[in-house]
Amino acid sequence: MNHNDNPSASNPCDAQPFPPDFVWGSSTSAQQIEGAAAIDGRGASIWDAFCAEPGRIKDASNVDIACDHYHRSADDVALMHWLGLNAYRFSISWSRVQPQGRGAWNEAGFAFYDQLIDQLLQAGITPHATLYHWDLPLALDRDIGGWLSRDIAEHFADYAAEVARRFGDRLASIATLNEPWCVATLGYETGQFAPGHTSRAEAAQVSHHLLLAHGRAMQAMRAQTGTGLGVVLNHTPPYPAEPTEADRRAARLNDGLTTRWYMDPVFLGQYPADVLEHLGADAPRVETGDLDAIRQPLDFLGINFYTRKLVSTRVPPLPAPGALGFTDMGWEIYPLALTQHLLRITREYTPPPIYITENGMANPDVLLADGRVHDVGRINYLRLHLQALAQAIAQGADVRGYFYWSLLDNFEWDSGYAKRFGLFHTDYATQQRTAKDSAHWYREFIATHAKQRGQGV
Ligand code: IFM
Repeated sequence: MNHNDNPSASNPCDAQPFPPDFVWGSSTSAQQIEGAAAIDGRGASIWDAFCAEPGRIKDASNVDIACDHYHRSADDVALMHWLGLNAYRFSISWSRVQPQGRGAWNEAGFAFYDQLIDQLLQAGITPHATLYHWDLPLALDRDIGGWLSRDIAEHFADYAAEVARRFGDRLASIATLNEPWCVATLGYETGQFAPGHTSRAEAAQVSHHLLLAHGRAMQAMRAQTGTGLGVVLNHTPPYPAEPTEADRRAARLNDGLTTRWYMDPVFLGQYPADVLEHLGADAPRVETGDLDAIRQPLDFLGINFYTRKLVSTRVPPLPAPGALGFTDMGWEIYPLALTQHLLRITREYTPPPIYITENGMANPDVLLADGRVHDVGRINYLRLHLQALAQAIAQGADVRGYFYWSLLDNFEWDSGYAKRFGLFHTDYATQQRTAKDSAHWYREFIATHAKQRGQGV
């Protein structure tokens, strides 16, 4: 299809290339939707504190209420059911179930997730949980230095084991971490995310502790539950802006810092040599046995894909061409990178089954007087990325599922509520959810796939 075509409301052929048992889902995270920040014994997280620091969040908002999902989970599961999702990916707030990040469990917090899992299962939607989607218990940050402390790996493993013990038999999957690159680099090097530090050496050490925590958690959970364990990494494949040696080298280093820094230890048991050399004295302290602990067998790999990175060594750098446009985050729409990247990962790492655990776009959506949100741009984005995904599968990538980010408009971290990624529009004053045109499109797409599956296509 011509990438510039305007999407029509439906195209039944689109669903055909996907395997019959393909997982169709949508993703959220606790801190971005739950609200109920100080209810039923939840402990504070670093994002609660970060929001209270003037200037950190662009619209000066906070996460006290967010989408109030904590009180509306039954209604939100009904939205998922209406969409026809067969899977939902959510995250567990560590400080809701263990307010101090170590020590006593909070039964009321566990009760919320217990109920959510039951609601999902009753609606025929398989639950996929993530243990860490950036909301570190504030007590751990204040008392031991958060991810800067090596001890955190053991605390995280205890938390992981407890979740697996309680819920492992009802969860389709448990991911240890979501996007550790963001946690380390945006949280400790650029200061854009909580806890807002600005040290490259700290970020490198934190990335190692995150990976170690992943490995220890995998080991601890294996003792509780046999399958469905993995990790979710964000990949933004870099492309040299021009065919020069300088741009190629810069792109390769960018790939090392973002993709290989996490993939290599997890799958190959080593850090990439070029990145270690680049970091020099800022490289992390790694103890004997750490890399063995990190390299655990995985049941799945979650990849979050949104865009590519155009790497230019010119000053000022060449801008991305954006032939297919840019999202409201300013991210270039470049679905070809999804196909190419999945094939490259398949070639270089022989990974376990892959799930696209996040993919989606922020769009300047407007709820019109007729109650509709005509988000044509998002339909186009979805269609192009599903086509790119189908091409990767056809060429040999073992991708088993796709989760649109996000189910609802929600708290977009340092952008506050200004950026809307949802299939459902959220009116934050009333908490009214409205299905956008893209929700109708995705619903029809999933239904078409189910129909074809029924016919044995
Ligand atoms: O909202 C985030 C999500 O929490 C992690 N992945 C990227 C999304 C969009 O920025």
